[in-house]
Amino acid sequence: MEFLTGVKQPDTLEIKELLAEDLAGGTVKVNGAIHAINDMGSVVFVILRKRDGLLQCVYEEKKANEEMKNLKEASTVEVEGVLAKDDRAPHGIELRIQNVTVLSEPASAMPLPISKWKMKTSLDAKLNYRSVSLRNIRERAKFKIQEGIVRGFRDFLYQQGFTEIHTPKIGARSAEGGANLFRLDYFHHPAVLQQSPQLYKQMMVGVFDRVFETGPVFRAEKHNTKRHLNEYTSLDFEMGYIESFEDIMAMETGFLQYTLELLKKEYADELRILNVTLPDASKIPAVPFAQAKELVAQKYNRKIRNPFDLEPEEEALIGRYFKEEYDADFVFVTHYPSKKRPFYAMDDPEDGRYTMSFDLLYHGLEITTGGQRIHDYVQLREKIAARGMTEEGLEQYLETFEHGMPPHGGLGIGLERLTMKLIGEDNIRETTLFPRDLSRLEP
Ligand code: AMO
Repeated sequence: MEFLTGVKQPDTLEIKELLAEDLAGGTVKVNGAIHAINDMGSVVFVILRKRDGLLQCVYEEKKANEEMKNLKEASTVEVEGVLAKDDRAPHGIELRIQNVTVLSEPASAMPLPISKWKMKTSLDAKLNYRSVSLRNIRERAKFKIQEGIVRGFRDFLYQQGFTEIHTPKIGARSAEGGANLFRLDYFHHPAVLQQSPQLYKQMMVGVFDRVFETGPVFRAEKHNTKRHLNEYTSLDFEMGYIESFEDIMAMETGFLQYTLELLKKEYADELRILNVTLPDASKIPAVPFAQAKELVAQKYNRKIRNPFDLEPEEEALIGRYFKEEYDADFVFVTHYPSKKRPFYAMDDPEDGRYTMSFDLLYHGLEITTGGQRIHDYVQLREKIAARGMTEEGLEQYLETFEHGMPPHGGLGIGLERLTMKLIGEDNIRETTLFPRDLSRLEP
């Protein structure tokens, strides 16, 4: 009988391993995709793309088994050769090829110049050939950074005693209100795709006290902008036994600090590839909504048209104001107007026109919404009634409160927006693997 006893140690090495031990002068085996072939006449450089970077291999006729003509860009290969130090090569090492085994060959020519440092290709072309364009080193690095953000979120919240949950994305009812719901037919019953895990994460506070989720959410927004997707990844958490919504902002500040450190330590290569300067989250200013509006109206000579809403341009100006006045990359805008917040938001006991909630702006773009929620059953039902909403579809949610809930609050962070701002892109599609927007349902 054959038994599987765990992960097999491969006989091929990754770049980190080639660097970690002093293997120079020895024979090693690696695998990878041929990213580029640069023919210099007497020698040919075969650049391998591996999961942790590029490896320069040197082909000299008569020293290697495979005829150069058999090697093509986009073939995947296994290469054996002598490892040598060379300061001019990426990572300071190169492999002098002795044996090449071709594992697979491409069936047609590469549609995009993926081996170029910057592809100089339109966003549309990059999205049309997504699985190919992402093989470009800079494109790939964006999503390693995105991985780092999610990893930071997870690691940090585990350390803070949160439980990771997974809630359904199809339901009878969603929480955020508005007209942006994808409706579907669920075995002849009307159903919706969830706009957020809001109702479920609150219900789970009654079970675990502190929960988080990273997952897809759906918004049937019909506008075509650089910061909206119809499906995006939401980083959500919800925590009980808070004293005020400031506890939520403090937790988010801690998450950002932790994640920026993680990126600095573990994603230095990608930060260098993308030429990213990380923002400062050591202290983040917090300003009430009404005051933020006043400040930018005064400084930039603007008229306040609607005191209960923030226009995108005002958001950008708030970002600019706090950069200029406090050198701040982030700013919390607090106490959003009640009529701009969903029913679950807790109103400010001192002024019911506002809520105990906040947005986090990063260089003038909203990347987070959060706040304290209503935890009292009677108060919650009163607010639902006052909004002219029906309790239909909210029965289970309300039951949670009927049986007791602690004071609590939480937030939702748009992953693609945060990634976009962090790496200095200006279109959210650049930091979405497979964007869903008004015109794009594929790939
Ligand atoms: P909200 O609807 O403000 O709040 O969403 C939270 C964050 O998600 C991001 N975001 C988007 N990203 C891309 N495309 C979109 N169409 C889009 N819409 C929103 C933004 C935003 O700040 N339940 C609350 C959160 C909470 O209070 O816990 C909610 O979903 O970065």
